Amino acid sequence: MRTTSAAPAAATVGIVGGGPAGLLLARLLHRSGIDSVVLESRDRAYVEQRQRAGILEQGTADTLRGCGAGERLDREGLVHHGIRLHYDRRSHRVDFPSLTGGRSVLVYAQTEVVKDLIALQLSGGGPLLFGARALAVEGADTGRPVIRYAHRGREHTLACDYVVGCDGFHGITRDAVPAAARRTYERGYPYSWLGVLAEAPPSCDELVYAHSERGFALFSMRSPTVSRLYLQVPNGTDPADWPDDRIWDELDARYATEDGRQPARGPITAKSVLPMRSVVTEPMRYGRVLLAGDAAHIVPPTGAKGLNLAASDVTELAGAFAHLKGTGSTRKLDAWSDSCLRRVWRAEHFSYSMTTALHTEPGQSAFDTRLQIARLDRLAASPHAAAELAENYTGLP
Ligand code: RFL
Ligand code: PHB
Repeated sequence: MRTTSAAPAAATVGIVGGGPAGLLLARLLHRSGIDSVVLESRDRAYVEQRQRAGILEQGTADTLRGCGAGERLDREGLVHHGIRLHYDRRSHRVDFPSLTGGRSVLVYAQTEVVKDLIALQLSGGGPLLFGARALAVEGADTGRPVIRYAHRGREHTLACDYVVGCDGFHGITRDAVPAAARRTYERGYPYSWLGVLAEAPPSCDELVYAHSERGFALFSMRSPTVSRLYLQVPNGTDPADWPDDRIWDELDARYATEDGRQPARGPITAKSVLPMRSVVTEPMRYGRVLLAGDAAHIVPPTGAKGLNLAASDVTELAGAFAHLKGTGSTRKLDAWSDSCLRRVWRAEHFSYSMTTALHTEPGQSAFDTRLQIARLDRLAASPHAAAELAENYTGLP
């Protein structure tokens, strides 16, 4: 196994952030014979245990398979052919294959994707340094940008042909782009999600997105014995105000069906509150610095797009670097930001639509609630309306 103790000083591609975007990019570059260094500020255990996404589009799963990270995903991932929309004490199933020409999604947690990619990188890839915090990226508009980073109590520099910021929403790479050269579009939401992990079998064999006047609830899963559940809560909620019984009672109330079925209960092993926001930074490239994944854009999690967008960004970017290496042409690299942003804005719109269709705003009028029900009724009644959801959810080409 390659050690991670050395502090490298040069790389063709310097990658800031060892989340899914950074790790996948490093694997894809390695496959094309392009060297890279990944700098990750946290330790390995933290990165591997951070609870986040659960849904992989087919395209994302195919990319993971293509870079050698498909074995466990194919063994343990759960193929889902649809989701349930639950509203007005009714349940409607959206069938993906019949609406999309055969597409489906895979339930395989981001924690597992990250574990698989880290294991591959450490056993046969370029350097991946944990506890390596990038302090600044300098010289974006020069021919040789530099990452200044701290590792094991000392400061180092990494000189690169290109730097890719895969350092998420709170990263520092974005600051390498002068404020005058970038524009950020942003929208907040007046609610957050309380996410919990429970040792309880999922209440349904598919994900249930539940609209309720009490607020939205999502019933997801990690395995046949572990549920991943979300409740809409007010911004600023403290998870300590939600003891386990309160969570289960609220899930029951939001899941109320005519047949009186209720989710199975079990020990809750993790609880956290996450804010919801929509953000896009344009352009995604400035000189020799590029921003990918959450570093460039955030979607509210209702549409399950964040991880998949990050994977699409770096898949296309790795292709552009391979094209540069093979032909000497920057044509694909030059087109990358615009090409990604078209996909990003589509996903922003889908995530926003799913979010506003299913959540109840504080003080929402009865009129607005009836409009939401009318919108959900339309999805239930019209294959055209349902196909729009199914195509976006399973991933547009
Ligand atoms: P990440 O995962 O935030 O990784 C960024 C990494 O950069 C590191 N870092 C630094 N490293 C070095 N120096 C610095 N100065 C650094 N600053 C930061 C961080 O430690 C971290 O390791 O971004 P990336 O790779 O772009 O991946 C994006 C995804 O994580 C994110 O979009 C998804 O999790 C969003 N999301 C979902 N996406 C889906 O596609 N499907 C889902 O079902 C889904 N569910 C979710 C979600 C996100 C959630 N949360 C918590 C926001 C459910 C939730 C609850
Ligand atoms: C999850 O399982 O964590 C999950 C699934 C679907 C979403 C968001 C999160 O829309």
